[in-house]
Amino acid sequence: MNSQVQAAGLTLAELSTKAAEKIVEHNSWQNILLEQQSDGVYLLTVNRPKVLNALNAETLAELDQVLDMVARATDIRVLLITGASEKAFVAGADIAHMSKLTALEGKYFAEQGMAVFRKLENLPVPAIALVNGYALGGGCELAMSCDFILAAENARFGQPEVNLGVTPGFGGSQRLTRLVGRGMAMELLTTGRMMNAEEALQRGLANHVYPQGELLTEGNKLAEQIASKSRTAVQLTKQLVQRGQDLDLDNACVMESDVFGLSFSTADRHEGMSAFLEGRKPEFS
Ligand code: DAK
Repeated sequence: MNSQVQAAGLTLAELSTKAAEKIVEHNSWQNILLEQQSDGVYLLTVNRPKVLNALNAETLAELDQVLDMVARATDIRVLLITGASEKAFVAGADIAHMSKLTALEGKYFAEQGMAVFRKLENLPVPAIALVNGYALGGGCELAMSCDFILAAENARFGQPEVNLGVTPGFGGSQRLTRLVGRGMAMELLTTGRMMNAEEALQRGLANHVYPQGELLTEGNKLAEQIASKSRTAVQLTKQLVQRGQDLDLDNACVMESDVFGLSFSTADRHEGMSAFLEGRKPEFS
């Protein structure tokens, strides 16, 4: 049995269906909260408000465990991710923790963060970042590893690693470049300047900006819309977008045809098309 599953006192069988409730009940994490918002919608909160939710090795390890469990829980359809406090999403990797690392330990720390963020990117269900304040360094990298970002008006995005004499270590140089383009990424990465929510919206980093008090409500509304669709179709769509973006267009289109064909074998395809033809709402399995 996977040791991460054991850590929460669950067996794999228990994690197959109705698993989310069990994960929430069993959760014993120090720095991560997982709460149900509505049917299929769960909220993960990075919870170290005293240090603006900075990511140390322990928090990354807990995040890794939670993501493993979310990936297996068939009753989770959308994951919202935010930070505790009104001031910060995540203000970066924990500088106090990093200041004590040797070069080799630094490499391991970067590999740990890199693996966790890749796991988030490859999570079967959509993950939406609700950025409620500072999203700096590892925090910006965490947000960019989600499928998309919703920002509060007080959100501040940046990769200030140059101020600390290091480079981004959790994929920031690569993801920022893919999201905002090479020139703007270079400007942000080499000056360390912060972008406000409006600029992040203009540059395509955030999908929407909301007043801070409305961010969670709006995030939930969007998540509920996604959760009401065919889970299989949503998951396959995520795979197409995630995998296709690194392929050339010809191969990406071949992949899309294959997955489109695969989606025709599902019960949800029959239900979705029948419901349309019968003029009723679909009831997806
Ligand atoms: N780490 C640890 N503590 C942090 C922190 C962080 N990233 N950010 C804030 N804090 C702590 C502060 O030290 C302070 O603690 P106390 O003094 O109260 O004990 C508390 O949170 C409140 O922060 P401030 O008092 O500073 O609050 P302000 O409103 O005045 O300022 C701020 C907010 C976000 C502008 C400021 O806190 C700030 O500049 N924070 C640091 C932001 C930052 O530089 N983030 C990027 C971190 S670098 C790699 C692996 C990973 C990475 C790189 C390389 N390899 C291994 C190669 C990733 C790097 C990063 O993420």
